[in-house]
Amino acid sequence: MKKTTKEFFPGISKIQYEGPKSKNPLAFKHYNPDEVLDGKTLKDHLRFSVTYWHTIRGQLADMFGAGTAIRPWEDGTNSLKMAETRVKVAFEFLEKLGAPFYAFHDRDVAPEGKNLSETNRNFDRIAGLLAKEQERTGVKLLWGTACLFVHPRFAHGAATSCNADVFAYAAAQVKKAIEVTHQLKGEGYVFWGGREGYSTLLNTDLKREMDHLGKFLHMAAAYKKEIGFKGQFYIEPKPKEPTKHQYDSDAAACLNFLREYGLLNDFKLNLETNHATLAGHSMQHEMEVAIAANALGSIDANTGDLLLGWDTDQFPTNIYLTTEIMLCIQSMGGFTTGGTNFDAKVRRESFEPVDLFHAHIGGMDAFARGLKIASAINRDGRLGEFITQRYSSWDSGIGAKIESGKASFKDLEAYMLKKGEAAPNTSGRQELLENLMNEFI
Ligand code: XLS
Ligand code: NI
Ligand code: NI
Repeated sequence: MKKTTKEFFPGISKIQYEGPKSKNPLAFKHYNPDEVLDGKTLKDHLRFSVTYWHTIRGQLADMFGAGTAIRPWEDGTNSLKMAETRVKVAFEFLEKLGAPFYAFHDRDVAPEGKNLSETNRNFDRIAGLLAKEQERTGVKLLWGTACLFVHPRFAHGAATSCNADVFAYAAAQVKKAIEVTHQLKGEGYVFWGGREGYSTLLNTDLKREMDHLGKFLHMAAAYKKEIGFKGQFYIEPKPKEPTKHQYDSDAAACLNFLREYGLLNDFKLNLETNHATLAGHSMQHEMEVAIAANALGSIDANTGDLLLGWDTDQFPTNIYLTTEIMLCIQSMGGFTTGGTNFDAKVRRESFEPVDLFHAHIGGMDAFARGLKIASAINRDGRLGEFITQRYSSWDSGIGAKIESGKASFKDLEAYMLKKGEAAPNTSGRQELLENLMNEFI
C-alpha cells in the first residue's frame, strides 16, 4: 500500500484475513476477500461500501447530547480545507479496511457556499480530489446522492415542498449531484426522500405533493439519459423520521408509486434493514417484495434495536439476519450494480477512531458468514426442494391450467363439483424449516 504523507489512523495497518481462530480485533475472521465461493470471490459477492456521512462525518451527537467522536484530524469547522483533509481520511480508512466501495451525499463531502454557484464550485473542487483518490486506491463509488433534508430551506420537503422555489433548488442540486456521480463513475444514484412526507395532514395537499415528486423523478430520469449516465437509479424506502409519514414508506408503497407515475423502468430499490423494521416489516419481507417486482437493486446494511423505536443504524452483527439477506441476494443471482452499503454508525459511547474499524470488520464478517451459510443452505437443497414440493399442485393438472390462464370460474366450479372436495393440505413444517436453518447457522 502506498503511504499517504500523513497518517490519520496511525498504528492500524491494512486489515488482514486471519481466519476464525484469530483473536485479533483488527483482523477478519470470516471475510476473506479473495476466497472463491460458487465461482465468485467474496469481494464480488458482497460488494461492501462505507458511508461518508456516518463514518467520516458522524459526530455521534444525539437529541440529548453533543457529539462525542474523537477525530483528531477535525478542526471544528466545515471549511473547504477541512473537506479536503477528510478526503484523505476517508481513503486511508477505505484502503486500510479493504472496502471496494463508498457512498456519499453531496454535502457530506463538500460544504455549502454562500449561494448555489459557490456551493457547486466547492463540490467540484472536492470531486476532483475524490477522483484522484479513487484512481490511486481503486476504490469505487457505489452511489452518490443529494442531501435534501439538513438545510432549513428543506423544512417542508424538497420535491414535495409547498414552495415551488424549493423544488427548483432541489432539482438544481440533484442535477449537479448526478453529474458528479457520473464524473466519478458511480454505479448508482440514490433518492432517499428525507423530508418528502408530512408532519400533519392539516396543512398538506397530499395528491399535489405526490404528483410533484413524480415530476421530479421524471426530470431526473430524463437528465440521466441526456448526459449518458448509465448508473442505476434507486429509491430508498423509509416510513418516517424525520417526517411523521414519508411517501416512500416501504417497498410496496415505492413500487406502487413508481408504477402509478410510470417510473418502474427507471428505478430499483435500495433497501435498508432499519427502515424495514420501522415500517413494521422484516428486511427479508422487504427484499422479497422488491425481488418479486424485479426491482431489488442495493442494500443499506444496518440494524435497529428491538427495544428502541427509531433508526438507530447499528452495525449488523446478527448472523440470522445476514443469512436471510444473503439468501435473498442469492435468489436474485447476486448484486449487479448494487452492494452491501454500511449505512450504520458506531454508538455514541464508541467514540475512538479504532471503533470505526471494529464496527466495519464485524459487519463484514457477519455478512461473509451469512453468505457462506446461505450458499451452504442452497447447495444442501432441502429448503428449496421443500418450497418446490409445497407448490407442486400448480405444476400440472388444474394448477397448471389456472396459471396459464386457461381456466375460468365456470371451469373451476365444474372441476370441483365433479371432485367434491379439495385434495388434503400438507403441513407447512415451519418448525422443521427453522431447525433446518439452525443446522447451518
Ligand atoms: C436515512 C437514510 C439515508 C440514505 C441516504 O435514514 O438511510 O442515510 O441512505 O440519503
Ligand atoms: Ni440508508
Ligand atoms: Ni436510515
